[in-house]
Amino acid sequence: MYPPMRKDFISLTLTEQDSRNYNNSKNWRRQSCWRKWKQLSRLQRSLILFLLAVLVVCGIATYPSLAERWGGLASASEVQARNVVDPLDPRPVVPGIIPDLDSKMALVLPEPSHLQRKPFPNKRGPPGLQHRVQKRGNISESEVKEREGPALKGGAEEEEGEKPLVSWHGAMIEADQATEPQPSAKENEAPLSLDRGVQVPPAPGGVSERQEAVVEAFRHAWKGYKEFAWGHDELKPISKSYGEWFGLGLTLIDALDTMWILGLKEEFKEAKQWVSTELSFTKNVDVNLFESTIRILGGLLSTYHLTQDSLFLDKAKDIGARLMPAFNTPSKIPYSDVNIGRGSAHPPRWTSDSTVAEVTSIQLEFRELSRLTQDDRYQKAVDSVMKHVHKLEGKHDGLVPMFINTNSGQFTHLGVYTLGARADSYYEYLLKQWIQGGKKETELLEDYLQAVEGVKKNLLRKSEPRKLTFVGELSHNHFSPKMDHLVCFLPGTLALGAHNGLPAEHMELAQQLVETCYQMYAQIETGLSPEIVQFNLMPRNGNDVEVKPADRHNLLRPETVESLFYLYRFTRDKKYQDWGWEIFQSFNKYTRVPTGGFSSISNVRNPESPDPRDKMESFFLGETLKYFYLLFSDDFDLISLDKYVFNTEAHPLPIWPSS
Ligand code: DMJ
Repeated sequence: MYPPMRKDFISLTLTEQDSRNYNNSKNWRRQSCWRKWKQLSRLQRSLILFLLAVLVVCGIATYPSLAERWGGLASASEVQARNVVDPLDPRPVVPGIIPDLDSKMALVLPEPSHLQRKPFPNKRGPPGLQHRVQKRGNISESEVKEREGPALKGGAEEEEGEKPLVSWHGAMIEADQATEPQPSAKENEAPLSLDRGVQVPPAPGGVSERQEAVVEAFRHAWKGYKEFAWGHDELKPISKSYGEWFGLGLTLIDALDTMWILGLKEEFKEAKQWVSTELSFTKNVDVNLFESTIRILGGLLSTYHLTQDSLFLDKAKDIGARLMPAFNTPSKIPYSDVNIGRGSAHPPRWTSDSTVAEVTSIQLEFRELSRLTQDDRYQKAVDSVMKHVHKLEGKHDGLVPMFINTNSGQFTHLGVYTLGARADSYYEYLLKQWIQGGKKETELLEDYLQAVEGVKKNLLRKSEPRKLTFVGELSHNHFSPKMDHLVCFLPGTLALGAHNGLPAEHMELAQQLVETCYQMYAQIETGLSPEIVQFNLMPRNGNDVEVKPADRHNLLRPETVESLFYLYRFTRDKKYQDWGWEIFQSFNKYTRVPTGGFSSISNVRNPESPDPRDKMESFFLGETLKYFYLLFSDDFDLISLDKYVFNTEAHPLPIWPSS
């Protein structure tokens, strides 16, 4: 039986008679006013009209802001005419106006005329790249790691201290209550010298044609960013606008060391100028600890090392100190979110858990910050997380669950083990911290070696019919042949370990896995990998790789290119460069937006209509193009892997000199 229907509303129904009465009463009021006006003498009417005219004239003369407003309109149209996005003119933030559920932030509406100014040019390459913003139906699990908080974020580009900001979980935050005053931009400004620090190419034998193609692609991406998103977090290349996540110029910071490595001095100089004069962390905004550590702190530290310019170290110190409140938890396992202006931190609204990969993949950056500043509180905070996780129960043959509670310090949601989203970079940072610290921290090595054994025992299988070795997932003892593209960091990490003296069989496994990752591109119609694949285990089926409809997107991710780079460096087998070149061409063909920038796409299986999503992630410049450039280089000293260790956002940090 159905429960009786609740009536939570009042029904308002007008009968024909009611409606006639209602209309009649309006007419009656209008008629009675007119009658009264007619009853006045001519003199009385003239007097009233005269007084009204005087009032209108006085009102206009004494209302200066009206004139200003007209002036403002004029300058806005001048701005349009000059084809410039005014960064000081915050546009209305209208969450959900454009149906882009993938966005990490509320969408910032472009000036309508900005869109009209340049009509979309004729399509180039695959059809569909200039199409409307794709509506998203499903968000895959891999993306949830990166998106579940940010998906609710509001724009953060309001002027500091004046307007309330919207946290990336959607909470309104009061006016700025910054904890530390920033030195003025002028005080911070360093001379724009570009001739210090690590000098990059010309390499022996010069720069290859493929490297030049990468430089060209970078310039194309930068052109879009510069024209439509300068100083903002991410370019939206189709709508020729931008999106904000933290409101800290994420793409610009992520791209700094890439520009240095690619030898793009002019672009670097402009970006440095922005860092010097515009970048301020005195901002009342919630940021994700992990994302801001790997992209901002990592990017600034790496750029400091390459350039030896203290501007970047000063900025790194500033953001590093502002992120520290995240560690003020009962267990010392950090919260996911920090307000860098207020110095407060909190977990996501719906849980007190943090993601295991996030709390264990901030160590390279904070340890390096301690070394540079001689202030050990950063290293102590992140080392204690690793020590805690080292001892923790709940691992399965060295494999970690995906969540950890910030109150109890215990793993939660036990029983699911993956090398993909939420766990991936835990394994990467075990090895890389061990390398960074001069291979002395044996607990890190033990955990890494045990985890590799755990992968081999529990997660490795071969697909049919081509017998591709892949890494699946374990869910409560049930094996799933699902592999995130994110897992493709693993061949590179395994190869790096083998290069540093770990078992040679790690290198063999790396070679098998990187071939699988390449096939995740090669077997797909556009030559681009989907976000997640399902491997076929049945001998009768024809394809190794299958894709669920919800997983057909490509976000311009770097992991396969990253692994190809490591494998090429260590084996010098040219096939890795050739595979990378195929992938690079597919990116150019299906994700390049003619007016500038590259866009993630929704359907890698449809070359006729790949459906651009109107977003260029900052890691495309920070990681993907950087790894392409390094892969195509035959200068093995260019960011030598015996001197540098790359953080998980591709920012090279020095391996510490042995003491
Ligand atoms: C990057 O931000 C980092 O590589 C992170 O570890 C995983 N996700 C993206 C790239 O795919």
